[in-house]
Amino acid sequence: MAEQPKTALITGITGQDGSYLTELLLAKGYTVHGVVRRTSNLVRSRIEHLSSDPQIYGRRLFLNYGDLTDGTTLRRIFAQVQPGEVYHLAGQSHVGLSFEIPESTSEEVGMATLRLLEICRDQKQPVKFYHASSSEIFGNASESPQTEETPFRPTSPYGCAKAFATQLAGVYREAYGLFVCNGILYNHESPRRGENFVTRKIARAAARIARGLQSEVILGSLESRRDWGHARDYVAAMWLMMQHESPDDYVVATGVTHSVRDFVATAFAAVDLPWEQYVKRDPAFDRPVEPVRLVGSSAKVRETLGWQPQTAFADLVREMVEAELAVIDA
Ligand code: NDP
Ligand code: GDR
Repeated sequence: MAEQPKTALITGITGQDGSYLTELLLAKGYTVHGVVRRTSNLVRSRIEHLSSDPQIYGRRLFLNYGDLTDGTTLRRIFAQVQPGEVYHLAGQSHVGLSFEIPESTSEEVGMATLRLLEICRDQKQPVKFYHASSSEIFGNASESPQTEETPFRPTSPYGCAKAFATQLAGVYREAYGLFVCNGILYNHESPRRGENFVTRKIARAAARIARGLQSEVILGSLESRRDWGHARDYVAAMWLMMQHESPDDYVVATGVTHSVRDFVATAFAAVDLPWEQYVKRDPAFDRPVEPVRLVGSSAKVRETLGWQPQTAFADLVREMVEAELAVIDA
């Protein structure tokens, strides 16, 4: 007998990771449901190529209105969709902004995860749950590189909320025997990255300056270091976690750090421009506290699930700059 197609529910389907994960799951034959919130703008640019395709939308891809803060609607979506796998990716994802809007960030990142775990607990059919945890839980990390055993020492409201949600996910796995995974993902980027994250801001500026559309770019700390990978590679790790025989937590990282300055230099080199002439620094973009030494050890996900990153740093930067140039030149 043919295997039943799997049904996945994705919160945050319109985001960077949601869009790549949707492509991956559709390619694997899944029926995919996404939760989308009501906004004044109907354009959902990252999934437009899928939601405007009549061969896909309404057949294997469905969008359901909902909001992380609206528990009754989320519960109804679960009842209608009956997902076998839930990928919880939604929430306010900007660390710097979480200092400006700590309460809504904590509500969306922390409490909403609790809300979804409670709904999972009440499902009659078995449901697997992926929680999008973050390297920000380690914050002022006590060791480097960080592993699944490294203590949580977050340095931002966002990091605190992710730490809360990560620990809750572990409690629900232990207490109720639910299939719950925490993907502790380090920074992952792509041409679909939000425009106010540093990598996209730099890639966009390099392309626009090269085409004479912008004269400079103003950044915060150039010395900050991050462990940057490609989003397409990282959504594959999410899926692998959910296929393993038992649920667990995994650090997903490249194990290599670069500074914001390295990113700038590589992006401007891709358009043959001397970055020093165009990059200005403004402490207004600095955060009250920055995490330190964030670099992940992905030994467990490599050994247990066979995952490894496919995209080198220089290739990621080049892809992002070329995508910006392509948009301008189209
Ligand atoms: P994005 O910011 O690109 O996407 C966030 C998504 O959440 C969007 O679809 C957004 O919808 C949705 N969303 C936000 N608030 C609500 C709400 N109240 N109700 C319903 N939906 C909401 O994030 P990424 O794709 O980059 O990241 C995915 C997840 O992984 C996030 O939880 C992030 O914190 C986490 N993470 C990301 C990392 C990274 O490097 N990218 C690393 C580690 C963790 P809308 O389109 O309407 O705004
Ligand atoms: P991060 O990503 O905080 O690591 O969170 P972001 O790209 O915002 O910052 C990375 C580093 O660059 C420095 N920086 C700037 N950052 C922004 N946004 N804008 C600037 O102009 C700028 N100049 C310098 C920052 O200070 C920081 O040190 C991302 C998000 O995707 C989170 O959701 C996720 O959990 C973590 O990665 C892992």
